[in-house]
Amino acid sequence: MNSFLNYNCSCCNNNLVLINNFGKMPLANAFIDKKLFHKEHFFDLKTAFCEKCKLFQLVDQPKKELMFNDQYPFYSSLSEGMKLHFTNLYKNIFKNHLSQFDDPLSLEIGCNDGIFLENFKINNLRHIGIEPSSNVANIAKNKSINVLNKFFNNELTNYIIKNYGEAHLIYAANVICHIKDINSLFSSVEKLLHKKGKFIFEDPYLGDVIKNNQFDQIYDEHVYLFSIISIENICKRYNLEIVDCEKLLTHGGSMRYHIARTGEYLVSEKVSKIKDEEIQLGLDKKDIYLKFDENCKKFKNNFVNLLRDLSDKNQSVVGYAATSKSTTILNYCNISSEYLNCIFDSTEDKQGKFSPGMHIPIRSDADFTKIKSNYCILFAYNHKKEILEKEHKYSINGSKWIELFPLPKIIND
Ligand code: DWN
Ligand code: SAH
Repeated sequence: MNSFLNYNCSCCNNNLVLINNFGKMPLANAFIDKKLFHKEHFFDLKTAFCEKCKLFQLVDQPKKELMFNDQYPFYSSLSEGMKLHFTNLYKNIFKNHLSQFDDPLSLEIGCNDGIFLENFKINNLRHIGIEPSSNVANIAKNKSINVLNKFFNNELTNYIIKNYGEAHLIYAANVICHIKDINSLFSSVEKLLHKKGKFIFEDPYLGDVIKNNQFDQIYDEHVYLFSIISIENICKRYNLEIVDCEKLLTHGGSMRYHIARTGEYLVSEKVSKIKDEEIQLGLDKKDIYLKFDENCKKFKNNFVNLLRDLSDKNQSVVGYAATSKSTTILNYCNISSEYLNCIFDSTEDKQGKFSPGMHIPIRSDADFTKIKSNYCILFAYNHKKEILEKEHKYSINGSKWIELFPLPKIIND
């Protein structure tokens, strides 16, 4: 049942239209010890669409301190592919933007373990990383990166302006979509940005999520999935504009937004081109989201049938990469260890624990090929190339990978 909600848009306060109800959900990254099962935190994972500002959002997000603290188990630098992504981006931003300034200041919101900022450190460029999760912030600090172990907010903005001055670059990857108070965020950015500064950020792209049915991008941390249309609406309020945008392949399909003060830079034709594509797709109207909800239900049905069928045939199934995204899939589809033996993952903090909610054991990726299994679900489809190259031996003996989207399917069957 889709209907208007008694909830208002976090951006423009308009009444929201309910889209998905994924049911009770644990925190996506709350990998848990057996002795703590009884204390597990759950919330209602629902999404909604704002017909006024066109923002796709969670109806409710758990408190930020519950998600980002001293035990945040996502370490950006565990992916070689992403390290390369950020080094290339650094070179590009330096050449095309920062090199025009004397002694530019760059600020990264949500720098995690320093995967992007280490390029600034190596090249002796002034930089500040803002990172509330102290375990990952400490890794960045140990690389001699300048990190403030705080949430980005208005108070911190005043502190930065006072102590460092305005920023020529404000950058964020996979972070802006995590911050509920989007108005406060944009107002802080507007305050901090140098007259000719750029605010560049990238996040999973709503257009890709809808087209490929990647509903697993919806979890506690991702309070928004953005489009050019919704970002443009927010920018207008702060006298900012999107001057360029780039579609990216990272995280299963992302968009990078280049934002500046209105009138300071030429606007690339790409912006209106992609906005037109969004209107063609229907991202500005609720109907496509209601269709998306039907597709999520179809996914659930197909996934459960596939796993039931494999279990009936006594085939063993494991998973690869205990991603945040996998928490939504497993809990929504109610997949327990009856159907999925374990998930292999390279993060030491997750190994030996159990997946949030469904309590699938997490094992070290070093054991992956030591333990015989017939099928493996590739949860980190965004790292497909890196993982399939690393684990090329898996299919040699006839074991098969299962891909998830748009609908679950066995590869090479
Ligand atoms: O937005 C976010 C993105 C940037 O990262 C955060 N909210 C949380 C996180 O999302 P995720 O967990 O879905 O990210 P990934 O990068 O799809 O998955 C990372 C997981 O995959 C880690 O647990 C490590 C694991 N992994 C692995 O086991 N072997 C990853 C690679 C590349 C590998 O080779
Ligand atoms: N930028 C990295 C990490 C993304 S994960 C990458 O793309 O790989 C999201 C990160 O944002 C986490 O490290 C989390 O601690 C941080 N974060 C969450 N809310 C934040 C906020 N309000 N201010 C700054 N960082 C935040």
